[in-house]
Amino acid sequence: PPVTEAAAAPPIVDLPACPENPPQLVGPLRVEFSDIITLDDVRNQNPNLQDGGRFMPKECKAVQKVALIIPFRKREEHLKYWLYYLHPILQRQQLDYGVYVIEQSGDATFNRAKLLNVGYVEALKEYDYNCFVFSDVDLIPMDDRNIYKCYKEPRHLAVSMDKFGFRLPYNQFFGGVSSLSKEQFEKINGFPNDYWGWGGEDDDIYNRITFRGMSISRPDGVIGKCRMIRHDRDAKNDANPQRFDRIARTRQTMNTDGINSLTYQVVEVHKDRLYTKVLVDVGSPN
Ligand code: UDH
Ligand code: NGS
Repeated sequence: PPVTEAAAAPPIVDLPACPENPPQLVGPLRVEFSDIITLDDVRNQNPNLQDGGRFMPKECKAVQKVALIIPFRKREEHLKYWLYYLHPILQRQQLDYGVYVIEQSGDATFNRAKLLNVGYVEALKEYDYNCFVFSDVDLIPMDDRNIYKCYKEPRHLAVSMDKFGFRLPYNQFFGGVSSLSKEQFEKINGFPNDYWGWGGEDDDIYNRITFRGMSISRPDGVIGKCRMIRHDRDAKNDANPQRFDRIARTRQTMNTDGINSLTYQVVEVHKDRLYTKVLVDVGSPN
């Protein structure tokens, strides 16, 4: 008899769902920034990655599809350590994930939150992600039980940073590393596009979340420990003098400033084995 289409198709293997507690987790991790490593070392140590910094567990069906979004400009050294530490952790966490480095082109004032919005849109063009983890390039978790996925409420993941003596600097702090599901992100109209320079954009995001009736979830202070790579203030990222006025007006501005008003130009998309880099023109403050 003729071979039917169904018979010719590859067998459908129904993998079991990945467990709530991934079995390969080890708990507390040693994190130091003195090791001499190269990107080729990182590539060799992570043979199971697909181009663009993509991974999917082989043994089970991941519960979430996670896009990791990193705002970036001129931090190659930090990116190397981030990839070195995070790829093995994310694989042990059995996530179906992709790493997106969103690089601001040109020399205008840096705009972290707008870059994160761009990452959200660009990642969704590639894959049906349902969870977004937004991470500064200089923050490394010290415990792999801090799972980089989404939760019932928007999650703050960098709760216990070395530079703050492993404590929260203030209760509403939502900086460093956070995660929102696609639904949570849409509910707050994404992030503000109008915070140029350092500070306040994370507080605006916190406001958006609470104004939409959600709350912040966090891991405990032990699992949430992380290290920041020490650095000087970057050029073109001075403290934004408008930040206090802006965070006082989130309730009004969040409806019109966000994912519904985002404009930008992609300059270039580059695929490395360890990440997808999107070079983007986000404009400049007016
Ligand atoms: N970022 C870049 N390039 C820049 C600026 C920022 O990649 O030029 C990204 C990077 O992912 C960084 C994040 O944006 O982790 C947040 O910016 P930041 O690291 O400047 O913010 P942070 O609060 O430091 O970590 C503020 C300046 C600290 C000066 C301390 C002097 N001892
Ligand atoms: C607050 C900033 C936040 C910032 C946090 C920690 O004061 O954006 O400090 O900053 N809010 C305002 O300025 C309104 S840190 O010590 O990490 O540089 O994330």
